[in-house]
Amino acid sequence: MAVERTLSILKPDATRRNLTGKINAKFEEAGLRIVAQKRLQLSEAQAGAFYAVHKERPFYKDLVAFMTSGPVVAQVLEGENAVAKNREIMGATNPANAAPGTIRKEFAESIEANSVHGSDSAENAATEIAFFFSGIEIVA
Ligand code: YYY
Ligand code: MG
Repeated sequence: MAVERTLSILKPDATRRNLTGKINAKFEEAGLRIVAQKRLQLSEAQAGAFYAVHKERPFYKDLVAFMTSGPVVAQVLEGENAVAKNREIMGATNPANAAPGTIRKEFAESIEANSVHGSDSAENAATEIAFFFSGIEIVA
Protein backbone atom coordinates (compact mmCIF):
# COMPACT_ATOMS: atom_id res chain seq x y z
CA MET A 1 0.00 0.00 0.00
CA ALA A 2 1.17 3.48 -0.85
CA VAL A 3 1.56 6.46 1.46
CA GLU A 4 -1.05 8.97 0.33
CA ARG A 5 -2.29 12.42 1.30
CA THR A 6 -5.91 13.52 1.53
CA LEU A 7 -7.70 16.80 2.23
CA SER A 8 -9.85 16.92 5.34
CA ILE A 9 -12.09 19.74 6.56
CA LEU A 10 -13.58 20.02 10.03
CA LYS A 11 -16.87 21.76 9.24
CA PRO A 12 -18.56 24.67 11.08
CA ASP A 13 -20.78 22.38 13.20
CA ALA A 14 -17.60 20.73 14.54
CA THR A 15 -15.67 23.93 15.30
CA ARG A 16 -18.79 25.48 16.90
CA ARG A 17 -19.02 22.55 19.35
CA ASN A 18 -15.26 22.56 20.09
CA LEU A 19 -14.76 19.08 18.59
CA THR A 20 -11.45 19.76 16.81
CA GLY A 21 -9.38 17.78 19.29
CA LYS A 22 -11.77 14.83 19.53
CA ILE A 23 -11.95 14.48 15.75
CA ASN A 24 -8.20 14.87 15.32
CA ALA A 25 -7.70 12.12 17.90
CA LYS A 26 -9.71 9.75 15.67
CA PHE A 27 -7.40 10.48 12.73
CA GLU A 28 -4.24 10.05 14.78
CA GLU A 29 -5.44 6.87 16.52
CA ALA A 30 -6.09 5.39 13.06
CA GLY A 31 -2.51 6.10 12.01
CA LEU A 32 -3.10 9.21 9.91
CA ARG A 33 -0.68 12.08 10.48
CA ILE A 34 -1.87 15.71 10.33
CA VAL A 35 0.90 17.18 8.15
CA ALA A 36 -0.81 20.57 7.60
CA GLN A 37 -3.64 22.36 9.38
CA LYS A 38 -5.23 25.82 9.44
CA ARG A 39 -8.40 27.47 10.69
CA LEU A 40 -10.26 29.59 8.13
CA GLN A 41 -13.48 31.50 7.62
CA LEU A 42 -14.50 30.61 4.06
CA SER A 43 -16.14 33.25 1.86
CA GLU A 44 -19.15 32.35 -0.23
CA ALA A 45 -16.96 32.42 -3.35
CA GLN A 46 -14.38 30.09 -1.76
CA ALA A 47 -16.95 27.57 -0.48
CA GLY A 48 -18.79 27.71 -3.79
CA ALA A 49 -15.58 27.04 -5.72
CA PHE A 50 -14.54 24.19 -3.42
CA TYR A 51 -17.90 22.45 -3.92
CA ALA A 52 -18.26 23.42 -7.62
CA VAL A 53 -18.69 19.73 -8.52
CA HIS A 54 -22.08 19.87 -6.73
CA LYS A 55 -23.22 23.13 -8.38
CA GLU A 56 -26.26 21.58 -10.06
CA ARG A 57 -27.38 19.59 -7.01
CA PRO A 58 -30.45 20.75 -5.03
CA PHE A 59 -28.45 20.97 -1.78
CA TYR A 60 -25.65 23.19 -3.20
CA LYS A 61 -26.94 26.58 -2.03
CA ASP A 62 -27.61 25.36 1.52
CA LEU A 63 -24.24 23.57 1.58
CA VAL A 64 -22.38 26.77 0.68
CA ALA A 65 -24.39 28.72 3.30
CA PHE A 66 -23.54 26.09 5.92
CA MET A 67 -19.84 25.97 5.04
CA THR A 68 -19.62 29.77 5.47
CA SER A 69 -21.64 29.82 8.73
CA GLY A 70 -18.53 29.61 10.93
CA PRO A 71 -14.85 28.69 10.94
CA VAL A 72 -13.53 25.50 9.38
CA VAL A 73 -10.24 23.68 9.93
CA ALA A 74 -8.58 22.54 6.71
CA GLN A 75 -6.03 19.74 7.05
CA VAL A 76 -3.80 17.45 5.07
CA LEU A 77 -3.78 13.89 6.42
CA GLU A 78 -0.97 11.54 5.44
CA GLY A 79 -0.67 7.78 5.78
CA GLU A 80 -1.04 4.38 4.16
CA ASN A 81 -4.11 4.42 1.94
CA ALA A 82 -5.07 7.81 3.43
CA VAL A 83 -7.96 8.62 1.06
CA ALA A 84 -9.93 5.44 1.70
CA LYS A 85 -8.86 5.21 5.35
CA ASN A 86 -10.15 8.73 6.04
CA ARG A 87 -13.47 7.98 4.30
CA GLU A 88 -13.79 4.93 6.55
CA ILE A 89 -13.08 6.93 9.73
CA MET A 90 -15.56 9.63 8.62
CA GLY A 91 -18.45 7.25 7.94
CA ALA A 92 -21.35 7.62 5.51
CA THR A 93 -22.46 11.09 4.33
CA ASN A 94 -25.79 10.69 6.12
CA PRO A 95 -25.07 10.05 9.82
CA ALA A 96 -28.18 7.86 9.96
CA ASN A 97 -26.28 5.39 7.73
CA ALA A 98 -22.84 5.82 9.35
CA ALA A 99 -21.22 2.85 11.08
CA PRO A 100 -20.67 2.84 14.86
CA GLY A 101 -17.42 4.50 15.93
CA THR A 102 -17.20 6.74 12.87
CA ILE A 103 -16.91 10.52 13.21
CA ARG A 104 -20.24 11.15 11.52
CA LYS A 105 -22.04 8.57 13.66
CA GLU A 106 -20.65 10.06 16.86
CA PHE A 107 -20.71 13.77 16.04
CA ALA A 108 -22.76 14.72 12.94
CA GLU A 109 -25.94 16.70 13.50
CA SER A 110 -27.54 16.01 10.08
CA ILE A 111 -26.68 15.04 6.50
CA GLU A 112 -25.69 18.68 5.92
CA ALA A 113 -23.99 19.45 9.25
CA ASN A 114 -21.98 16.24 9.09
CA SER A 115 -18.79 17.49 10.79
CA VAL A 116 -16.14 16.49 8.24
CA HIS A 117 -15.18 16.56 4.58
CA GLY A 118 -12.72 14.09 3.07
CA SER A 119 -11.46 13.78 -0.52
CA ASP A 120 -13.03 10.88 -2.42
CA SER A 121 -10.08 9.93 -4.68
CA ALA A 122 -6.32 10.44 -4.85
CA GLU A 123 -6.79 12.67 -7.90
CA ASN A 124 -9.38 14.90 -6.17
CA ALA A 125 -7.21 14.94 -3.05
CA ALA A 126 -4.34 16.54 -5.00
CA THR A 127 -6.67 19.24 -6.38
CA GLU A 128 -8.30 19.88 -2.98
CA ILE A 129 -4.96 20.03 -1.12
CA ALA A 130 -3.71 22.60 -3.65
CA PHE A 131 -6.91 24.63 -3.09
CA PHE A 132 -5.96 25.22 0.57
CA PHE A 133 -2.21 24.69 0.96
CA SER A 134 1.06 25.58 -0.71
CA GLY A 135 3.92 23.10 -0.62
CA ILE A 136 5.78 24.95 2.11
CA GLU A 137 2.80 24.61 4.48
CA ILE A 138 2.82 20.80 4.36
CA VAL A 139 5.41 19.27 6.69
CA ALA A 140 5.64 15.49 6.74
O1 YYY B 1 -18.23 13.21 0.14
P1 YYY B 1 -19.33 13.43 1.15
O2 YYY B 1 -19.12 14.67 2.00
O3 YYY B 1 -19.58 12.21 2.00
O4 YYY B 1 -20.70 13.65 0.35
P2 YYY B 1 -20.98 14.37 -1.06
O5 YYY B 1 -21.97 13.52 -1.79
O6 YYY B 1 -19.71 14.69 -1.77
O7 YYY B 1 -21.72 15.72 -0.64
C1 YYY B 1 -20.98 16.81 -0.15
C2 YYY B 1 -21.71 17.38 1.03
O8 YYY B 1 -22.98 17.90 0.63
C3 YYY B 1 -22.08 16.38 2.15
O9 YYY B 1 -21.00 16.14 3.03
C4 YYY B 1 -23.22 17.08 2.82
C5 YYY B 1 -23.92 17.78 1.68
N1 YYY B 1 -25.09 17.01 1.20
C6 YYY B 1 -26.36 17.42 1.60
O10 YYY B 1 -26.49 18.41 2.34
N2 YYY B 1 -27.46 16.71 1.18
C7 YYY B 1 -27.33 15.63 0.40
N3 YYY B 1 -28.41 14.95 0.01
C8 YYY B 1 -26.04 15.21 -0.02
C9 YYY B 1 -24.94 15.93 0.41
MG1 MG C 1 -17.70 14.33 -1.51
